[in-house]
Amino acid sequence: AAGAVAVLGLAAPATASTPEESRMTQVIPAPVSVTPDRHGGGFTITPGTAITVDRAAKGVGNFLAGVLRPSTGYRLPVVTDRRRGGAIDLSLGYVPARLGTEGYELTVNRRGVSLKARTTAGLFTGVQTLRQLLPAAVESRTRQRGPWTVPAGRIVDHPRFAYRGAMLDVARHFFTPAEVKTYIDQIALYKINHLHLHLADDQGWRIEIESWPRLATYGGSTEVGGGPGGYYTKAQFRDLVSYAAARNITIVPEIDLPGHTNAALASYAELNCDGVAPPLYTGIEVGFSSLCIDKEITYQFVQDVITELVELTPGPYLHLGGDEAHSTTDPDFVKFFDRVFPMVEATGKRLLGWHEYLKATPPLSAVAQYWGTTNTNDLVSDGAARGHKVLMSPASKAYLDMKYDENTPLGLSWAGYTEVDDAYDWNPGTFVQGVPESAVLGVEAPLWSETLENSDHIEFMAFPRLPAIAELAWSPWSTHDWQSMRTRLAAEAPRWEAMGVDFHRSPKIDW
Ligand code: TNX
Repeated sequence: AAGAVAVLGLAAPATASTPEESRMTQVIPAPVSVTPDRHGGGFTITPGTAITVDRAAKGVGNFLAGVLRPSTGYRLPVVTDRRRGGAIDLSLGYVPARLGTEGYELTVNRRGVSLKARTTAGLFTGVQTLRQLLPAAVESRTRQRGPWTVPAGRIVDHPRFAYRGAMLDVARHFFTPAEVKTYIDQIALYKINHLHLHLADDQGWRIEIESWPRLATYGGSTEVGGGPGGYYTKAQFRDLVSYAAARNITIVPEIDLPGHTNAALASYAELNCDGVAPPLYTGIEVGFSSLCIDKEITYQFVQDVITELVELTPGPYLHLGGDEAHSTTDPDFVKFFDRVFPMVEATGKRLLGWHEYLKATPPLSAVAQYWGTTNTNDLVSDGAARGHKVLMSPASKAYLDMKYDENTPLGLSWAGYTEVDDAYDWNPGTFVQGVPESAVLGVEAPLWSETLENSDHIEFMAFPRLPAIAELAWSPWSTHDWQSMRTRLAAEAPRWEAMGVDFHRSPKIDW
């Protein structure tokens, strides 16, 4: 913990610190500023503690109560009456403008906890910090022994990047709504605010489209390995969107075009140039499928899908893939997107796509998601020079589906092995030459699911790397320090155990 304190620019304590004091410096992602108050005494949550809130913050208050009640066994009423003493107070009071919409100020003394932010999003991120200031057992869903003491001091915090993302590939293997919600719960703790769902690929179409019903009922009927697959009904998808929104997470839906489309081509023969539907695909090759660029029905299909997807999506982004279109010629790729980009523009949604889609001419508001492994990429640096924002997901650093080492039972290795220190060891603001920090919208950690079948598999690949990527996306570069990070990750282990997260015990960390 002494290391963490030094990294945060504070004097290292002269004597060994108490567990409460060290928790103050163990937060992931590292906050902008942490000021422990070694003489102030912490706040202990008791059976009489209330959560007091501004009316607009009731939702965040209820979220916090939902975390604390099962483990403490306390009532923890969420009330707007501030006359009660001994409280955790969430207020939308005045805080400096530089904290932005997601920043917060957290002050803890003997009398209580005060969390202030400009928006409920800021209160939500502050609540995630507060969770980490409590003993790990607070995350348990059954009653545990206290005391539930929050260390005294003050944290002032705001994010480095606006977009902090995780991606889940629900196409190669289908994950149920319950499994997706479990992942949402886990990533929210690290202040991730976007979940990109890869909803369609060669192996499966996972979202109900009423005007093309066979996409889901047939195209979604299997998955890699030949299992039963599945898809989200519109009602289930809307429920996921609102579950995520209650956790400060925007769902970013992706339909990958014009390649990665075998599930659609198998569902509707008329989408194929030769009018013959290929069989469903359950392998893990990429690059063999393409929509038929010269058929008019292709554009009717894309228009219908976009219309229905936009209708399901309150968030600002629509992701149209564009990667690995090895069976589409470059002129066809450009021709295709020349017709499709205006369809998205007409909806008012902001386009996202894998960086190859810069081969075509998306509007300048379009974001390019960089998934390469190199530090130079002309498409991306030229795009940034023209004014495109870039979302950083370099495969050799941010791909959570890469094996940790040669013995990892799950995952792939085409971008190399990626241990947690590799995942942490890069700067999104300088990684690609010619893409300055000002051109970086944020960072996203994709999890492709060719080899992953259930929540245990997701957790094993995402933890501990996802928190490492989340820190790159949230924390100021001045806090970046592997020695501090490995101490803090080690301290998260009991929390993951309490949450039931099946994490990888990386040999890089002294657990
Ligand atoms: C490349 S990255 C892909 C995916 C695979 C992934 C496996 C990208 C945009 N395309 O189709 O699932 O590698 O790591």
